[in-house]
Amino acid sequence: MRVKAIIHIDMDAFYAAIEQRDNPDLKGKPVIIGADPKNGRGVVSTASYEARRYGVRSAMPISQAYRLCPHGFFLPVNGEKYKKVSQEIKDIFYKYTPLVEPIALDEAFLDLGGNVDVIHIAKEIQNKIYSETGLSASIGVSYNKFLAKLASDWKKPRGFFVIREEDVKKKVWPLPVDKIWGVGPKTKQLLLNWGITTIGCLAKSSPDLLKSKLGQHGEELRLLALGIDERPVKADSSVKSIGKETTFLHDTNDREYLKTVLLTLSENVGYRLRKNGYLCNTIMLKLRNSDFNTITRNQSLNEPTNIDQVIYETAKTLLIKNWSGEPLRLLGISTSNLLPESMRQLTFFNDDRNINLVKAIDSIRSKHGFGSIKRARVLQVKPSKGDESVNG
Ligand code: TTP
Ligand code: MG
Repeated sequence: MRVKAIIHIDMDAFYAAIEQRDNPDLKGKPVIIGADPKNGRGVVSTASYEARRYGVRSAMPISQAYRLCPHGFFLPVNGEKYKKVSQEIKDIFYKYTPLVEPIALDEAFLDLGGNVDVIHIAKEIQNKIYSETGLSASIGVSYNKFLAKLASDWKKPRGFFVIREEDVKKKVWPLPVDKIWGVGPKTKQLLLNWGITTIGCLAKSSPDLLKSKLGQHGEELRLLALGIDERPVKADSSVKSIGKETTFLHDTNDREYLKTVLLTLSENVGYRLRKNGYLCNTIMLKLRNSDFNTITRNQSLNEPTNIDQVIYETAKTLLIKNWSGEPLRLLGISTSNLLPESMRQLTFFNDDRNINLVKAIDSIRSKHGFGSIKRARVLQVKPSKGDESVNG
């Protein structure tokens, strides 16, 4: 079984930390972001850790925050600024994996795949966030989402905590039940009524009892308590497809030439998939004839790929099946249903020979340019107007 490496990142006192960064006078001071206390209405969005010492919390009425900490620095929410910082942080995540699921401006899950030194990478991400934005993050490392989120909250701020499978009983079971994501005050009260106070109690509770009282939710909570959480990290990938098409200088029905163009397009798309760390699950062929009639045809793959030869063979089969033989004005390939290359271990894909060859070619191309190395067959392709596409 592949052990997943999932990390959860949550910025510390996010809005307040940004304001402290941007105004050194606020460093080390109680800073409260939210409604205007003079107005008396509205709530606290967040408070710096210095302000939390006075009992100030998110979602608390601002009037109460003012009573608790009258000498605090009260600032309004500057949403645009925080969104910009949030994007900067996301850009860092995407350097490590395309499988990033943001769940708030300051919070995201990352699936780093298997067979990686996850602790090393997670530390590097934490350091990079600090060096590039001047802000501190807490990171939780585990093998599923529930435990990774629990871990990031463990030692806030600047936390770094790992939960391994063998830690669940010792570290997680003693925690109160409401540490489980999804146990709100109501469910907590119900569980307490049945004497279920800790995550361990919940794990050992009768599945039938939980089901009868809480339905499917009861079963889900019990599984979480056992450290079982199969929810995948869902990529909020802005990149949904990578493609390349070419318009010929002269319309052509030269079958061999079209196949050669298809190979060039496949190499370009494969190279860009690999460079960006993706595999594709679907390949689309686009044909346009002299009358500008355009058709597109898709093929789903049995296993995801970023190998030129596989892309080429699939596109060629689509061409043979769907081309009437009429002269073409444009030929294009687009790949979609992208997933991170780190998921390769999840598939049965095992063609090391192919991957090693393309990686060797890639390293020459990234040093000397895409055109620096070509197959003999491709040398006959005449230059034409080509469009690369990366679509979200
Ligand atoms: P959180 O991550 O919950 O809080 P935080 O980052 O301020 O502090 P920490 O994670 O260290 O405990 O929320 C992120 C931001 O979302 C927070 O800075 C402000 C905003 N927010 C609100 O506007 N209202 C709220 O009720 C909460 C909880 C957060
Ligand atoms: Mg936070």
